[in-house]
Amino acid sequence: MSEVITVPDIGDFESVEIIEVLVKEGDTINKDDPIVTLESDKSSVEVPSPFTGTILKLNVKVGDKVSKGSPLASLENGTGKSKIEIKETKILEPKNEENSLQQKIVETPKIIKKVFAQAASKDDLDPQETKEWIDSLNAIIENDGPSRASYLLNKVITEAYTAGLVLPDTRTTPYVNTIPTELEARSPGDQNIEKKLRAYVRWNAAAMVVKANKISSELGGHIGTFASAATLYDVGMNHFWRAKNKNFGGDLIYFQGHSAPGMYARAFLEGRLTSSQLDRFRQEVDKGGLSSYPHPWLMPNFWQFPTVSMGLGPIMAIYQARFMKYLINRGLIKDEGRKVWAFLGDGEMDEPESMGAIGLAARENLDNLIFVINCNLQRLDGPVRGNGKIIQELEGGFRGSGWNVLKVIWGSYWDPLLKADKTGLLMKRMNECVDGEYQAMKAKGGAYVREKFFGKYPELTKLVSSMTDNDIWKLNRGGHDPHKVYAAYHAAMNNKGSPSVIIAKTVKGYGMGKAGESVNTTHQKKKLDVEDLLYYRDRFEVPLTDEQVKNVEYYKPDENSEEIKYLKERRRQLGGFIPERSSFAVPIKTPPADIFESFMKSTGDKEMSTTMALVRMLTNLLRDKNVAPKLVPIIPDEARTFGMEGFFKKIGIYAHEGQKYEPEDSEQLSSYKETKSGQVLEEGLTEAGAMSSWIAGGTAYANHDIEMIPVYIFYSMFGFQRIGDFAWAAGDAQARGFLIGATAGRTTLAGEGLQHQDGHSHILASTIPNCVSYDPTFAYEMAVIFQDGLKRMHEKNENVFYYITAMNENYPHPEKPEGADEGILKGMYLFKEYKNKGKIKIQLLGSGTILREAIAAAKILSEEYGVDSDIWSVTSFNELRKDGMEVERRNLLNPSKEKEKTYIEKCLDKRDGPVIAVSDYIRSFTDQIRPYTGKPFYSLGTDGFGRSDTRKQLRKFFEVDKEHIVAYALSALAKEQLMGSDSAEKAIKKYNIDKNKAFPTKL
Ligand SMILES: Cc1ncc(C[n+]2csc(CCOP(=O)(O)OP(=O)(O)O)c2C)c(N)n1
Ligand SMILES: [Mg+2]
Repeated sequence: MSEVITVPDIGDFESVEIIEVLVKEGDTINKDDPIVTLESDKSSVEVPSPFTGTILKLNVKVGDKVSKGSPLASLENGTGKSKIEIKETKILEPKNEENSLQQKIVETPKIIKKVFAQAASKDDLDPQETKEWIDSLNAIIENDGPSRASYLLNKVITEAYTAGLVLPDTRTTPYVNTIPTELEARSPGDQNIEKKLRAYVRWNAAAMVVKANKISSELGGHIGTFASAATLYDVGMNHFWRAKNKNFGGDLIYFQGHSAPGMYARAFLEGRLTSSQLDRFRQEVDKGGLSSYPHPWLMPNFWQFPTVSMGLGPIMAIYQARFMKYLINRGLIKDEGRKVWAFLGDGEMDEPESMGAIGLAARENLDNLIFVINCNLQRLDGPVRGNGKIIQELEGGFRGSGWNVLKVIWGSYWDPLLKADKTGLLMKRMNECVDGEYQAMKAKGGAYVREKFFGKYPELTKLVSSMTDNDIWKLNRGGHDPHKVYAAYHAAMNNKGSPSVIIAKTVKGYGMGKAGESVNTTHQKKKLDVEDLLYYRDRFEVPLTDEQVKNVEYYKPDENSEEIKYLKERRRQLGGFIPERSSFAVPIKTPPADIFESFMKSTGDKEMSTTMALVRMLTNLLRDKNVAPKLVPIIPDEARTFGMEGFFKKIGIYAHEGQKYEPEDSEQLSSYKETKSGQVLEEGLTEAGAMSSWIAGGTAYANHDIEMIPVYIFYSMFGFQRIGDFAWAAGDAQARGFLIGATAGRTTLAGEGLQHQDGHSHILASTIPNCVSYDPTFAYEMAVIFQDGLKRMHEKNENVFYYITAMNENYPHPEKPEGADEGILKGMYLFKEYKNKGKIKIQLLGSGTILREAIAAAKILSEEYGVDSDIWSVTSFNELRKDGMEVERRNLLNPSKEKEKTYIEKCLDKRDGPVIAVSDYIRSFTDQIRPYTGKPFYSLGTDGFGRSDTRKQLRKFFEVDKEHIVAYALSALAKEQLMGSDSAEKAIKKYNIDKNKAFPTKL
C-alpha cells in the first residue's frame, strides 16, 4: 500500500518555498523524520513524515512553492498514524453535580438574612458559642486527626464563601513558630560539641574581618550578617547539606554574600583553608587571597554561585531548581532527591527579583527548593520594616503563592512561657509588637524587654515575675536555636509538592554586645577593639587567652580533638565538603562542517535575515546526535517574532505536567506542544527568569556535571540593558552558552520605536570581560562564529560566553570569501576591494546591516566620484578593541623591542586612505578601535533615541545610509587633503543633506 504525504496546515502561509529536501527516493524513514524544510519570509520549519515507510516518489524539489495539501512524496508500506490527527477532546462538559446543585438552589432557596461582604465582627458576642465551636474542633483533631479537621474547616470556609461572607484573611498565621513544639523533629547531633564548633566558627569569621581591617580599613568586610546567621548555616552543614561525590550529585547552596567569612571560617576548621589564607581575606590581587564574597571567577574550586548583588541569588536559585527538574524530566540526569538551598537577607527581599519568580516555583512544584530568609530585622541603614513585621509580610507573600512556609520565630526558652499563658495575651503581644520594637529590645537588654514587652499587660508582667532580667534577656530567637532550626530544615527536606521557605528570626550582630548587636549601625561594623573582642570571646566561651585575643588569633582545636573529629565526621557522613566547585562533564564534540555548509554558499537572489539563518542553523544542529540533546533554546515569549515557532512541535516546550489541554492549533504543523520531556524553555515574559535559566544551563557543567548549550534568544534591547547584572553574574559564574540579541540594530528594527531599537547592546556586552560578542552581517559569518563558539565553549571548555546580534532585515547573502574564517573570528576581513581607479582610496569598515550601506556607498564612490575603497566587514569591533588594548600594552611594556602591530594594523597597514567606520550602534562602538588603526578615523553611528519609521528614513535620520556614507567619505578625504572639497559639497547638495540639522542626540 502506498500513502501520499502532503503539506499539513502551516498556519497563515500560502505558497511557501521548499529550501531543503531531506530525503531521497528509496530512503526508508520513520514516522516523524523530517522530509523537507519549508521557509516563509520569516521562519523555516521542517515537515515530519506522518508514516514509517520507504519513499517511493518525491513530488518536490528545492525552490518549489507549496501550500497546505500539496503532495510532497509517496511512501510505500506506510504504517503509523498521521501525527496531525485530532485527539479526543478533553473539554469537560459541565458536571451533573453542578446542574443538580443549580437546580437545588432554584428549588430550595436558602432563607438567610445576610448582607453581602460584611466585615467580620471583632467582638465575641457569644463566648459560650465560640467555646463550643473550638471544643468541637479540638474533639475532631483528637478523634479523627488533623487531616479530617482541616477538611471540615475547608468545607466550612467554602460554605461561608458561598453564603457571601467576607472570609478571614488567612495569608498569615499567628506570630509564632509554624511547627508546634511537640511535633518538632529532634536533632541527632551532639549539641555540646556543635555549640563549641559554632563558637569557633563565629570567632574566626569575626577575627578575619578584624585582621583584614588592621591591614587596611580600605578592605572592609562584615561581622554582623554572619553573626546573625551562624546557627542557620551550622545546622545545615552538620546535618543536611550533602556534598557532590561520585555517588551523588550534591545539594546546591546559594550562600548569602555577606556571610562569606563564616564559610571561610568553617573551611579553616575543616582544614581546607590555612590561617595564612584567612589572613588574606579580601586581598586577592596576589594569588591565594580569599574573595570578599562568593565569586566563582576568583575562587573557581570553592564558590559555585555569585550572590552578593542582592536579589539575584533568590531568582537564580529558583531557576536552578527548575533547571534541575528539567534535566531530570528530559532524562539527562538522575533524580537523586537533590535540593537547592538559598540563603537570603530580609532586606534583600525588597529587590523585585527576590520574589519575582516565587509564583513559578510554586506552579512548577519545586519541592527541591528551600529558601532560608534570615530575618535579623535589619538591612544596611536600619530596620527592614520598623513599623511592620517583615516575617508576616513574607509569610503572606509566599503562602499566597503556594509555598510551604515554616516560620522559626521563637527559641526554646519561650516554649514554657507560651504554654503557661492561658490568656492568649502573650501571642497577642507577639502579634502586635512591630519590628522596630523587637530590634530595640535586643539592643537594650532584659529590663527594657520586661518593661516594654511584658509590661503592657499585667497578666504578662506576672507571667515573667519570677524571671530575672538576665533570664528575660536569654529568651532566644528561633534562628539562634539549633533545635528549632533543625526541626524546620527537617520539615522542609521532607516536604513534597511545593517549595519551602524557612523564615527565621534572628538578631543582627548576635553576640557583638555594645560593639554592634541589634543596632542600626551593625551592618557596617568591621572593627572591634580589644574590649569588644574580649566580650565576644567570653560570650561564646572561646578558649583563647587575653593575650591571644589581643593578637586577634584564630582558634582551631587540635586535629584529634573531639570537636574537629566530630566536624569532619559529620561532613564525611554528608559526602564531603561544601562549598566546592568542580566539573566532570564530558565535552561536546563540535558537529562536522556539513551542518554549517549550506550557510557558506550564496543565497542568490533569495533574501533572508540573519535571524532566519540562525534558526535554520539551530534546526540543523538538532540533527546532530551530540549537540541535539544538549541544546536548550530559551525564549521569553518571542518565538513567533523570531520565526522559531517550528520548535514547539518539533522538540516540545518543557512543561512539568505535560499538556492537559488540546491546543487550539493542534492541527497545525507548528502547534503549541507542551510536554514533560520538552526541550524549549518558553519562559513567558520574564527576561530575568529567562536569563536565570540560561545561567543554570550555562553552568550545568559544574553544578550537574553535564555540558549543556543554552541559547537564549531575546529582543536585543531587552537584553543586557534589562538584565545586565545577571549577565555580569554569568561571567563570574563562568557560564558557557549563546546569548542572541535578535531584532537588533537601531535602524534595522524599523517600526518599533524608541524603547525597542537597540543601538548600544554591544557596548554593554563589551563591559563583561569574558563575553565574546559579534555583529555579523551575513549568514556565513553567523555560521563561522557559531561553530567556533561551540568549539571554544563546549568542546574546549573555555570559560567565555557569546553574544551575537541577529537582524530581521531580509537581504541576499553572498558566498563566503575564500580564507575569510580567521578574519571573521578575529573581528574583520576584507570583503571587497575597488582598485580600478587607483588614485584616491578610503577604508570603509562596517558591521551588521550597515555594512550593506557601506558596500552600496563604495559602489557609488567608485562609479560617480572615482574613489576606490577597501570594504571591511567588521564582525566585532569589541574583539578588535581587546586585541588592540593587549598589543598596545605589550608595546608599552617593551619599549626597546620592535613595535608589534595590532590585528587592525596588520589588516590596514598597506592600505591607503582614512578610515570611515559605520555601524547600527552608537559611535562609541566603532570608536573603540580608533587608537589602533594608525590612520585618520571617522565614525558614523546611531547616537540618539530611536523612533519608528522605515529603515530608509531611519538610516537617513541617523546618517548611516549609503548617501551619508558617500558624503562623509568625500568630506573626510577633503579634510585629509587627499582630494578637493568640491565633491563632498556636491554630494551634500545632491543628497539633500541638511547642514543645519541638529545632531540626532538632540532630536
Ligand atoms: C543590588 C545590591 N544593592 C545594594 C547592595 C549593598 N548592600 C549590601 S548588604 C545590604 C543590606 C542587606 O540587608 P539584608 O538583606 O537584610 O542582609 P543582612 O546583612 O541583614 O543579613 C546592602 C544594601 C548590594 N549588595 N546589592
Ligand atoms: Mg537583614
